[in-house]
Amino acid sequence: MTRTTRRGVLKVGLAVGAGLAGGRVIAQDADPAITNLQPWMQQLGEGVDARPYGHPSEYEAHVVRRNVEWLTADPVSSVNFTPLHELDGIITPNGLCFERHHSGIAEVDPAEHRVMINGLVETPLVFTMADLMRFPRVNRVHFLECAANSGMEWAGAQLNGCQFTHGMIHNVQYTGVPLRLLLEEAGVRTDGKWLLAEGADAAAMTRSIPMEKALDDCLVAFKMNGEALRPEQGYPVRLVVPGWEGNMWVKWLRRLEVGDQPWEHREETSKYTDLLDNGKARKFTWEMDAKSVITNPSPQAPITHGKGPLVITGIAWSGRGTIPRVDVTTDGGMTWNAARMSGPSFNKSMHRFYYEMDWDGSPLLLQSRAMDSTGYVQPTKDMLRKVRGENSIYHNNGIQTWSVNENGEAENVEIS
Ligand SMILES: Nc1nc2c(c(=O)[nH]1)N[C@H]1C(S)=C(S)[C@@H](COP(=O)(O)O)O[C@H]1N2
Ligand SMILES: [Mo]
Repeated sequence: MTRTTRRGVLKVGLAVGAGLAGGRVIAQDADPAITNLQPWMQQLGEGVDARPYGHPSEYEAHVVRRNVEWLTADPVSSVNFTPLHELDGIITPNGLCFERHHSGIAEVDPAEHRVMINGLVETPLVFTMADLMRFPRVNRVHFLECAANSGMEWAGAQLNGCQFTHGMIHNVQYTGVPLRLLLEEAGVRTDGKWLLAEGADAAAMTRSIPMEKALDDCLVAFKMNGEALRPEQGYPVRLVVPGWEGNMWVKWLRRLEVGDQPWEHREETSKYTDLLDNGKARKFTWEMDAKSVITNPSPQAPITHGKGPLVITGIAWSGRGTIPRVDVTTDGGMTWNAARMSGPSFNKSMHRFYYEMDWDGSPLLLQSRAMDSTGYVQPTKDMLRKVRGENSIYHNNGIQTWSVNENGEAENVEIS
């Protein structure tokens, strides 16, 4: 074989111009990366027990959660962000799931942990972790998005990178017991219409959840992506509230109280509500609206290869179902193109899209627009502000724009 090209692959349905795609002709002046005897070829590597719990390559050390220091006064009540621009597919690796704590990470000893059900039930119950393991369990992939994700972008373009504008999201396969089974075991009384979930952290975070949702698809989860929950994500047990704002997914879950009305606690009154222009606030806006973002290229992930074949990719999700379609524009919304969805399409889960093009080196205005399985289409930021005003922080699902210049550098801008 005299040349290595990707043409064969590209012919299979990707509309990219003729010529060499990503491969290179093998040159007369040999590439030292081919001809040099590399250090890793000259010695034996570490043996099997050198890394009893594996870590990424040292060359991936930049792929980490990051925070924005000026956002919060103290890291114990703060947030960091998933490095979306470094990931592909739909699953967020456990060590990269963004963290949001109100009182830091609770380091819970599972042997000393209990989950209690009390309130308007026939039989108040308490479960050890071992008790929970004796209920039938299920596996489901769901995104968790903090309602404050993209909150800094309401008034205009602010943070330079999709990690910071959209990184308060992760998408994980959970193993857990349907909450319905535990509530049935306790026997919810007919006046039991609401559920209060409480965490075992120092914040004792609490949220009211309507009983219909609790009995529908919530999980009491103890595994993420196959292994125990990480302490950051609520070890040993957290509530999974599919499609609903992240704040309700109580971590270090210790108590579930059944009541006849919502508790109106801090996180559902002064926080996680949307102040409108007329001075009234929207509350109980639990479902996360359909949203998407292009993760590559983006400000932290510029185009470094020059003109020619360019892979644009990103993620989309909806709290109301699946994402059958994402459109991508490269000219700021004058023309839209259907992106190619790839990977599993689960209910209330992240979806992955690609749009391959032949980049001529001219500036781009990149946007993506998600449509969910209910037919709802992601709005522009202008459309959102028209309805919700300028005061909002939470629930910003507006279309994001990246401006890419001739050098391939990308910047957070707003054009609509
Ligand atoms: N007990 C407890 N649960 C909690 C929180 C908390 O501070 N304490 N933060 C909530 C918020 S605001 C969000 S967005 C999610 C974040 O989950 P993560 O840390 O796994 O990303 O957890 C929620 N559950
Ligand atoms: Mo949150």
